[in-house]
This record gives sequence, C-alpha cells and structure tokens, in this order.
Amino acid sequence: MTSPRRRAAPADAAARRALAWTHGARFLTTASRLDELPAGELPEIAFVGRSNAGKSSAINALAQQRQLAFASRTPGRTQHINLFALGPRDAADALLVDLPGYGYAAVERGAKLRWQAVMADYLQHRRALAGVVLLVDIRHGPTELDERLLALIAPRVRAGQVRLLVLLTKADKLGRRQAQEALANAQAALAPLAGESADIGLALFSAPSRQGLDDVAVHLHGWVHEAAVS
Ligand SMILES: Nc1nc2c(ncn2[C@@H]2O[C@H](COP(=O)(O)OP(=O)(O)OP(=O)(O)O)[C@@H](O)[C@H]2O)c(=O)[nH]1
Ligand SMILES: [Mg+2]
Repeated sequence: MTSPRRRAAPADAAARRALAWTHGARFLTTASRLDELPAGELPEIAFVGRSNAGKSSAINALAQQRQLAFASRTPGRTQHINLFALGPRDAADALLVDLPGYGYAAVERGAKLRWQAVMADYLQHRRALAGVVLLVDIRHGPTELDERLLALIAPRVRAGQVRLLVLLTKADKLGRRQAQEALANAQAALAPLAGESADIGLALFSAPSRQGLDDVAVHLHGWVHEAAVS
C-alpha cells in the first residue's frame, strides 16, 4: 500500500512499536521488602506518586489490561511492590515496578515510616533502576511529598543514571486551558530540581481518555531501547 494515509509517519511507527512493547506487560512477582526483589539485571521503571495519583491505572493503560495492576478508589490500595515484565515472553527486557503510594493519611505512622524508608532506599540505591515515572494528580500539582521524592532521586537523574518522566494525571478532569496552566506551573516547579543537564520529561496524562499514552510508551521504550529509538 503506497497511499499517504497508510504510510505511517515516523512518530506513529515509534508509538506503535512502543505500545506493542507495553501491551506485553505481564505480572511477574510481588515483594514487600527490597531483598525480595528479583536479583537480575533487567532495567526497572518505577511508578511513584501519592496514593491515588493513578499509578496502577497508568500501568493498566500501558498494558491495555483493566486489572493487571489493581486500581482502586480506596487510597493506599497498592501495599506491596508489584513487578511486571516487558519484552519477549522468553526474554524479558525490562520490568515495570508499581510502588505503594505515599501521603495517605490513614496509614498508621509506623507503616508509613517503614515504607518511606523502603522507597528511599529503592530510589537511591537500586542499581537496576533505569527510570522513574512520577505521577501527580493534575488538580493538586506537585506537593511537598512529591518534591521530597524528587530531591531523593535528583542526584541520580543529574548524573544520567536514572531517567525521569513526570505525568500530570487525571488530565480529563480539567478543561484544556486549565490543563495547560497546570502544565506550565508544574514545569516551573520542576525546573529548579532538574538542573541544567537533567533529562526530565513532563506530560499530561489520562488513563480513561488515553491522553499522553503514546508519549509515555515512547519515553519508556526509549529508556530501555535507546539505540533503536535514536
Ligand atoms: N478520571 C480519571 N480517574 C483516574 C485516572 N487515573 C486513575 N484514576 C482513578 O483514581 C483512582 C486511583 O487510581 P489508582 O490507579 O488506583 O491510583 P494509585 O496511584 O495506584 O493508588 P495507590 O495504589 O493507592 O497508591 C481510581 O478510582 C482510578 O479509577 C485518570 O487518568 N482519570
Ligand atoms: Mg496502586
């Protein structure tokens, strides 16, 4: 077929390839402590953010599966680290890591502190960590807890060890103009943390409308398959 309509633009081809890759996500394992995580060397992409920000929903949207990562109206639903494998079935090439959300007031203080320590340890020291997707509810913007998390990983981002993509989730809850304003505000809030050389992406995202989904898939695919994406 040579009709121009059928010939995919390069960006579409990249999105299709990236989505085909994320659609292959499958559950691998659950961990409640870092020493239960797989010992392998596969690059990990961690989804972090406040409880209820939409981490599990984003993973489900990327995987095109409704219930792969459990999504819930009940904040604090994801209480363990859930891992999903990507890539060929017999040769996984990356892991998606769904981390428990932070900032949920009803979690008992001891448990909260324990999780904060686990998360900080993971984000600062996990060698396999290749990228972080920080999800922020667009109606709230980055909160103090988000900024603390960013400060934890900023040195690794600046050093080029870890990539960072910030998603303003639930973009469907705002009108176009308000969403653009939120984007500009988030950009301004992130700029000082980023540093000049940091590779930080920022995008609007909506799980139900799939806004930003192609972009996210292309980002993640690029992190893992840089040479192929250019
Ligand atoms: N309108 C809208 N609702 C969303 C979106 N993403 C998530 N939600 C809803 O927000 C709620 C929380 O979503 P989850 O994906 O469970 O959030 P989470 O960040 O995994 O939450 P924890 O596991 O508690 O940390 C659910 O009711 C979702 O349906 C979105 O893009 N748009
Ligand atoms: Mg969750």
